[in-house]
Amino acid sequence: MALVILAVALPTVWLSGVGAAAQDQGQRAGLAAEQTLVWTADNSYTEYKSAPTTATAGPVTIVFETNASTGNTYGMTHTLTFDDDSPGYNHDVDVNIMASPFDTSGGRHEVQVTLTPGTYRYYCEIPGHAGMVGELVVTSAEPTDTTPPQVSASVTGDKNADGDYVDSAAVTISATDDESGVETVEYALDGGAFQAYSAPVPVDQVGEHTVRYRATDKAGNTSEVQSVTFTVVAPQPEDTTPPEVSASVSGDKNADGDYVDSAAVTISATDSESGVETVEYALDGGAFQAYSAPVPVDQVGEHTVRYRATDKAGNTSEVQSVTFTVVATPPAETPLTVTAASRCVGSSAYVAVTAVNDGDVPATITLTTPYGTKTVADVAPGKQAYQSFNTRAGQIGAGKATVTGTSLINGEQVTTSYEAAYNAISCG
Ligand SMILES: [Cu+2]
Repeated sequence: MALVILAVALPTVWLSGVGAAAQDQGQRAGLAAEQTLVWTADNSYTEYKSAPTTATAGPVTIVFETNASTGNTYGMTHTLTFDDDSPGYNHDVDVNIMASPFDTSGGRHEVQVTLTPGTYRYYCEIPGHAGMVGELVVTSAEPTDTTPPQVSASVTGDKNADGDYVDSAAVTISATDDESGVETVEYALDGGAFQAYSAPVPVDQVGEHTVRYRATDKAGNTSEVQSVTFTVVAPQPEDTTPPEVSASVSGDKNADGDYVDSAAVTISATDSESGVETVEYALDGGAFQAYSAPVPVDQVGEHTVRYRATDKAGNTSEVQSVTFTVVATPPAETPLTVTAASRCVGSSAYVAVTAVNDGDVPATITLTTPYGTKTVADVAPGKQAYQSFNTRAGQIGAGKATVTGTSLINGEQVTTSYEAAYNAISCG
C-alpha cells in the first residue's frame, strides 16, 4: 500500500513526461546494437546507483532503470540526460530519459544510439539532483581485421616469341580479403597516380610498361604496392616470304660418291619473319610427312628425298629434292696384285707368278700353275710371294695362274682368288 501512496504523491508533470527524446540512431543505421549500457538509480539524489564508465564506439542500447528492483522504493523520478552543450564533450547523441517506478514502462526505458569516440557527460535533470552526474568515455572499436588484402595482377594479350605483347596488352588485377573484405583496388600506370581499378586496364602504347597496384580492405588495411612489368611491341608486317630450306646427305661414301650401307638426310629451314612452323619430307615418291630428325635411308639403290617448309604465316617453300645412291657394303677380301709371265731360261720354259699383298694384315698366299703350286705364309703387307715354275718343256701354250690369298679380316679368315694370264712361249 505504501507504494501506491507514494505514486499518487508524484508530480504528474514528470509522469506525463515519460518517453525521453532519444534518437534511434542505431535503428536508423539498420544495425543491431551490440552493446548495452545500463544506468540505474535508487533512492539517492546525489548519485546514480550504477553507471557505465566506458564504452566502445558504435551502436549502443542504453537502458535506464529506476524502480523497486534497483532500490528506488520512494517512487523517486530521475532522468538520464546527456549533456548537449558543455564544452569538451561529445554532443552527437540526444539522450534525455525520464524514468519513475510508476511510469508506463515501470521505470525501465531503452533507447538506441550510436556513440562516437570521445567523452559524454550525463546527469539527472531533476531539481536538487545535481550530484547525479558522470562521464562515459567512448573509445574506438578495435579493428579486428589487421591483414591487408591479397592482390595479384596478370597480363594478357598476343605474345610474340620474345614474350612481348603484340599491339596491346591488358592488365587484370585481383584482390581478396578474407576478413573485412576488399574495399578498393587501385593501379598506377607507368608512374602515373593511383586510380580506382574497375576493369582490365588496356595498354597499347609501344614500349616497356610497369603497372603498380594495391588493394585496401574495409578495415583500412592497404597491401604493399606490387608491380608487373611488360613490353608492348608494334605488330610485325605481314610475312609473305616462305622459309629457306635445304637438305644435306651424310654417311660413308665410296670412291664413286655413293653412300655405303646407309645415308642420313638432314633438312634445315629458317624463316626470318614469322618463323618456321613445319618441315616436311617425302622419300622416293611417298607422301610428305613431318620432319623432326635426320631421315635414315638404308635400302640399296638410288633415292630421292623431296622436302619443303611452311612458316607460321602459312607460306610454303617450293618443293626441293636431293638424290643419292646407297650401295651395299662390299664383301671383305684379301687384296692382292697378281701378275704372271712366261719366259725362257736356256731351252726351258718357265712361268713366273708374283702376288703382292695389298692388304693391311699378313696374308698366306698360294700360287698355282699347271706346273706346280707354292704356298708362302705370313706375307707382310706390301711384301710379295713369288715363284718361277719350271715347265720342264721347251714350249708352252698360253694359260692362267691361280692365286689365293687368305688373311684375317674383322676376326674372320677371308680367302680371295685371283687369276693372272701368261702368254705362250717357245724356247730354243
Ligand atoms: Cu535524480
